[in-house]
Amino acid sequence: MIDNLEPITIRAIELRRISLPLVTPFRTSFGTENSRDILLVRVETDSQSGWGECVSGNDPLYSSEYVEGSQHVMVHHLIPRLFAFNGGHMSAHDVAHILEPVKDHRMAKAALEAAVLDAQLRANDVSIASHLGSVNELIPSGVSVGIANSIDELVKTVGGYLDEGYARIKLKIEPGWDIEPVRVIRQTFGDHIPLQVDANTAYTRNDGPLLAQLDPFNLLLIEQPLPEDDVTGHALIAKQVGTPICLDESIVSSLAAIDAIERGACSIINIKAGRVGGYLEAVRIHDVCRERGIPVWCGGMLESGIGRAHNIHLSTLANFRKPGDTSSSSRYFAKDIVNEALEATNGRMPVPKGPGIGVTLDRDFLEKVTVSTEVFTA
Ligand code: NPQ
Ligand code: MG
Repeated sequence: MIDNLEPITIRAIELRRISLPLVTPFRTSFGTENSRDILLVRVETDSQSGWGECVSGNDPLYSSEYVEGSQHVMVHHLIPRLFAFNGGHMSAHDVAHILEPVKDHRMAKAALEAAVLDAQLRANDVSIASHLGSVNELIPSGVSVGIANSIDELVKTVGGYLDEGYARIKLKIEPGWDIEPVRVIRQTFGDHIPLQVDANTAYTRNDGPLLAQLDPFNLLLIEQPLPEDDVTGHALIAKQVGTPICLDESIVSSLAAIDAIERGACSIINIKAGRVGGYLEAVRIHDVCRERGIPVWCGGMLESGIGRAHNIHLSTLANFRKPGDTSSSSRYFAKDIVNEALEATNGRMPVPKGPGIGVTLDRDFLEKVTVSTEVFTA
């Protein structure tokens, strides 16, 4: 992807915290979420506003980042660097480089880059999908299903999502909630439904034989069974298990992706722009995976319409060859902050048309769910 865009000048950056209740609690191996406390970024130029969404959670349970920390590092380290660069005059393609001296804090960096890219593409009247090199108009939409209170409840929930037409089902697993739920879902809904599992790091290197008990169920993949830093452990597990191993938490950069692939730790990769420090790094991972024959899919972090629209645009690239976690907004929220409906039909999600992310904010509802706002200027 070449940077053929007119740069923009950032006049102001707004950080807005919103609180959106989830329609149903979402339980993973690391915890239960009842609502999303989301940090939105608005980058203002003379003519446009661009929006980004920081995907860090309330607590540092999925990764070390959490929303208060993300906001702190933006305020004290990242935003000052953006304003100090060339009078705030830049391309989105400069952002990662400008922020590179600050280590990690990838979700914070990604949100800023996303907002700059949205502002710049709105100013250039180009959609993010077409700027990135989109090849698809509709993206297959999968759904992530939390750990349930009972097998009966899980069957009802999965049945509902299948009725809605989702292109694949992902079950969250943890020790004690793995073989049996998968067995019952296969028995109830048949061998043909696309099914996969996500452990969010809940297993150990000794669990190869246990995870191999999932082999008869013909799953698409097992996502992130071991801790983030145990790439070699994943390679050991991959040798003992027939189901493809997919990495999520471990893939924090394109370098980490190359390393994991070369070490045989995974044969599929989940891409989240937030986890890897930005869109453009996400595209780089997409590209290194394509060059190595590794399919990718787009993960989800329970985003509002801003982050969800960003994910949809990213998912239009050619090597996104598996359904992602970009479900309908209504799977998570009773009402979203964007005017355009981000809803899948027949398991396909339309790409919002128009410049940038192609969605507009429902200003009244946005104000209603806003918890705090702060604005920074050069
Ligand atoms: C995953 N997402 O793929 C993540 C995990 C996840 C849709 O399964 C707040 C912040 C809540 C981060 C819930 C899905 C979260 C979160 C789930 C991440 O591993
Ligand atoms: Mg995951």
